[in-house]
Amino acid sequence: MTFETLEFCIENNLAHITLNRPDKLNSFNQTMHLEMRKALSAIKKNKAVRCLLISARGRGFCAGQDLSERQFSETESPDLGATLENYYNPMLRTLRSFPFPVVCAVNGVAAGAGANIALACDIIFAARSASFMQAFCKIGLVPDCGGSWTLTQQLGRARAMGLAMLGDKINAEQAVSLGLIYRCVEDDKLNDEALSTAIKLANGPTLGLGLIKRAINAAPSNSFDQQLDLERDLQRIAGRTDDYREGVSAFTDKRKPEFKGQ
Ligand code: T3D
Repeated sequence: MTFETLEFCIENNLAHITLNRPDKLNSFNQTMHLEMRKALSAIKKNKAVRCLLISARGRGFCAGQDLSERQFSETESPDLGATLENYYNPMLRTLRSFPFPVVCAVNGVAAGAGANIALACDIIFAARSASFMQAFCKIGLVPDCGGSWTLTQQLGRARAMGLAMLGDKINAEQAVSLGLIYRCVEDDKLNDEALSTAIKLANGPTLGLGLIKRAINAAPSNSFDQQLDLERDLQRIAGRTDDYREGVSAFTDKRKPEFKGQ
């Protein structure tokens, strides 16, 4: 599959999407929306995929919506709700519901939708020089792509309000200490670190990892009791996978497990 605004490949159970409009800081124009939809749909259909890695070319990760595509007339404004409904929301729902890990490598500034797409991934690495910015308030908009949810869940109301209303940039180290991302790595190590983690996950116990994702994603809306019940149900499923058998047998034999994702 060849695209204009993305690089896309699936190799050895790992799908890799690279945002590729570096001159515009990988902001989402209409072509990129359509190509992202196609790439995610190809991943959904390919049952061999066991991990997705999202990275970006150039000095930025993604500056959100391409603002040059937003035209106004005297009497009419664009329907931004329609863009969310048709493009961003399906993208975010797909990333959250993939039954395998989604790894993200944030190489530079991640602003607006670009920040919140990154923050919706499961394992987020950022280069030391990367930054995150809820740029929406600077142009009179509201955090989208799940940002108002993610920030509130992960930071609490006070810090969510501050970042959303002031649009301050936070750097990668701050993002780690706030609990927004997993790890900050040196700029020249980012791609290797993210890729080796994605390869490790693509060779991991995929069904179990998918169940971990379900449990952790469900936790914020569950009571402790409901979460105990969910863990019981998910563990029942995990306990019936071949990978669990392999994990226990490798432990007993004192060897490295060979997970098949089954
Ligand atoms: O519209 C809808 O459908 C609703 C959905 C909305 C989702 C959203 O994401 S809304 C938020 C949109 N994004 C922004 O408001 C961020 C705009 N960009 C910036 O504030 C700054 O570019 C950054 C802080 C991200 C980076 O600043 P800096 O100084 O490092 O770079 P720069 O010089 O501003 O940008 C470099 C180039 O990228 C420049 O192009 P040029 O002049 O060299 O030809 C700039 O215009 C372009 N660029 C950056 N962001 C965007 C963009 N072009 C179009 N759209 C952008 N969002």
